Amino acid sequence: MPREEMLAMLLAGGKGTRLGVLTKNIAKPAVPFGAEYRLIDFPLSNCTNSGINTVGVLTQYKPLILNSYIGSGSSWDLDRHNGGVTVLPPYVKEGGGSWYKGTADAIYQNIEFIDIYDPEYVLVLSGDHIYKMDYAEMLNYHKEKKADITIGVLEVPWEETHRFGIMNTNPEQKIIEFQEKPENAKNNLASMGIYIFSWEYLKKYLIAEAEANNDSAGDFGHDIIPKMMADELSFYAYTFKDYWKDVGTVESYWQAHMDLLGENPELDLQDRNWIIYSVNPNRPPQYLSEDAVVDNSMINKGTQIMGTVKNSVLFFGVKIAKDAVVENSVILPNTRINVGAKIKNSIVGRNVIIEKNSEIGIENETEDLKITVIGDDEVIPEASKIKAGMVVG
Ligand code: ADQ
Ligand code: ADP
Repeated sequence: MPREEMLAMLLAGGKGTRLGVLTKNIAKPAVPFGAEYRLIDFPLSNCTNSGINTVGVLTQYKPLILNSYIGSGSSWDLDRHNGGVTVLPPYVKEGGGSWYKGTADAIYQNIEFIDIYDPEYVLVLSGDHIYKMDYAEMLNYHKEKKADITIGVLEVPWEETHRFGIMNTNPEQKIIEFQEKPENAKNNLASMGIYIFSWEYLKKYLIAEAEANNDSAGDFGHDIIPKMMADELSFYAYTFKDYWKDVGTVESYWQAHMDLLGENPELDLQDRNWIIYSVNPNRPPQYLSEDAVVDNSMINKGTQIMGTVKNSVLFFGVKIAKDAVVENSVILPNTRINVGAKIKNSIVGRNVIIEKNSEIGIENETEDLKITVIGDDEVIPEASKIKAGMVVG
């Protein structure tokens, strides 16, 4: 095998509990996003566009759809004789083998895979972030700073700091303090969960953590990063200035869809310099009837619209019947909204049927924005009223 300068390990095995009914049947990285894609298309496309040839995808929870979706990797131009994309589920080894306890343990259990390519650097990525990023620039920065570890960082709203690893840096961007998901953060500079490690160091710490045989979950944020910090390894922050969203919650998943809309959207999918690739099955063209009203929306092929769609994102195979109104919502593949139904501020799962004259997310007891969620395969009976903020499924 030719030696790789940097290979990527993409963590795709988390349960995605906070996305609730949306991850009941599928792993979070396989959740549909942006009318056309699945979440994992973003990091995989970023790898291709950054010139990374070898990507290991660590799967565990509900891996079936994810495995078949990734296939040979040809959709992202990652089908290679050497390297390419390899799906890495936990497997039985000599002397045991177990589930991936945590993110770092998942990498630990695949040390042999990484060693085949003998890389100088390992890039660790998450499967559930929406962004366009050139990892080659981050690697240049890592080398310039002569860092042992570089973490991708950006400022997040103060009220969200408890969801992230939070750090303090000195004026040279050296990280001097790191706290995983602090209750009372002193700063709002957050880890994007994107790390470049010099493989020699990472390997040493992964083995030490496993051999310590404590109750550690083997997690980067909780276990490995704090230990490396305590040992005063050289940590640098690489500030990312563009659009980035961790879509781990229902609200952030909905918001990231709204960020796709408008003539100058916050996240531009039309960018020909940074194409986001996805698996493209053959689908019929979309049909809009003479009654159709479509306003500021993104709609994929195979949709049929006879009603009104405003500020919404529709995946393929969605049908909106006459006099139905869909507003500020995300409608996942193959869902049918029947005559006269009204839907607002909602996420409607795959293969759902909303029967005639139902109201979803229309009635709201407060002024606050509350997202309503309908899980996959649900049938909502005629004239039902599902209040704003409810979850069905
Ligand atoms: P979280 O996003 O909460 O925080 P985590 O739940 O560990 O981190 O998930 C990271 C990624 O690893 C996800 O893509 C998930 O699917 C995957 N994953 C989780 N457990 C796994 C396992 N056992 N095997 C394989 N894959 C697994 C992290 C960092 C924070 C940082 C945020 C940014 O810990 O410091 O701020 O990411 O989103
Ligand atoms: P899952 O996420 O369980 O695979 P999906 O609803 O995303 O289910 O679709 C299942 C498969 O069927 C996908 O490969 C999808 O591309 C294909 N598919 C679904 N609807 C259509 C359609 N209207 N035309 C062509 N292919 C479709």
